[in-house]
Amino acid sequence: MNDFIAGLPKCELHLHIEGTLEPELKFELARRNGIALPYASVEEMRAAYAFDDLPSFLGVYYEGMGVLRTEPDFYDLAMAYLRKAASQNVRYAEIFFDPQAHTSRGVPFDVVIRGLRRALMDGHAQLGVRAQLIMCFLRDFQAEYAMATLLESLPYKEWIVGVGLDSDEKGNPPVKFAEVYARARQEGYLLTMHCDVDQENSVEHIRQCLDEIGVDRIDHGVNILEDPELVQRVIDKGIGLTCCPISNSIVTDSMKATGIRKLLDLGVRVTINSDDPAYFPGYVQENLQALELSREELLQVQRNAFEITWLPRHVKEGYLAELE
Ligand code: ES4
Ligand code: ZN
Repeated sequence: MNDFIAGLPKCELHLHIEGTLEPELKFELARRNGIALPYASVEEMRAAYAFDDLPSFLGVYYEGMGVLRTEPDFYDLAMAYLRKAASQNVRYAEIFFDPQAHTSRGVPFDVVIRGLRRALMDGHAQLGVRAQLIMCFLRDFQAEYAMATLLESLPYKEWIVGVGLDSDEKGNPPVKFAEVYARARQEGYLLTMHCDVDQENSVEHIRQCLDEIGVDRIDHGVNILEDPELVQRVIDKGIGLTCCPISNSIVTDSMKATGIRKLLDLGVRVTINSDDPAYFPGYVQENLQALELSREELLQVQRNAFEITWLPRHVKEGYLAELE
């Protein structure tokens, strides 16, 4: 079955580029930038990844990205991911980045996006992996800062396909960003948001995404199962969910495997993705293996994935044809 998965043309729709920063590259960037790390070795660093919920993970994640300072740092980060993606037969990726995690510590927006963009161009030309960027706002910061970031992104609009919302969900509901999302829509961005598994008010957050924000898809969103009426609405609208089993198994105490399979059986456009693979061990291949799905289910997951991509119809259809 692992070979079957390896052979499938794959798609990655829920991946935080800062969450692909492996310890080896972290050490290299720290050395390059003259930054002292509080770990003596890669092993010691990995041993410190002892989080068991979302806030404890986020602490390590934001601290880790402090080594990213220059345009080549962001280029190297994204190129390393695209090499890994190519090795797993990932044909297309939609990649989240967190500009505020960098601008808030003095790294200019254009440094971040230029490095990432250059890697995406080279990755396509050299590795054959196509990719687009999704800009995430940090939900634990003020909505005004998200709006300022949205405005700052406008000169680079052609390089960004959509916007997302991530970071600590507790006390930071979707409606906090209603105005920012309305403006993002006006500017032509597509819309997604995290509704992380088993967070406080998860179902209410999913409802807000659908009713008050009008999202095009939802990241995670597995708790939708608790409300059959909402499930029916995402089926009717064809809204996709980008699920991440290994990430779920770390920030909660289960893979949500039964929930993900149930949603798939019900006809929801469920997809399987890797979230932060340097921290939740496993890229898309390992996440697809983790659920022990049948061949037919695996094919359906990949069909769903290409179907809900934010690609022009004819490009999407080329990938879908490869799956048949
Ligand atoms: C994230 Cl797992 C998760 N949840 C929320 N925000 C995030 N940013 C990166 N990974
Ligand atoms: Zn995520």
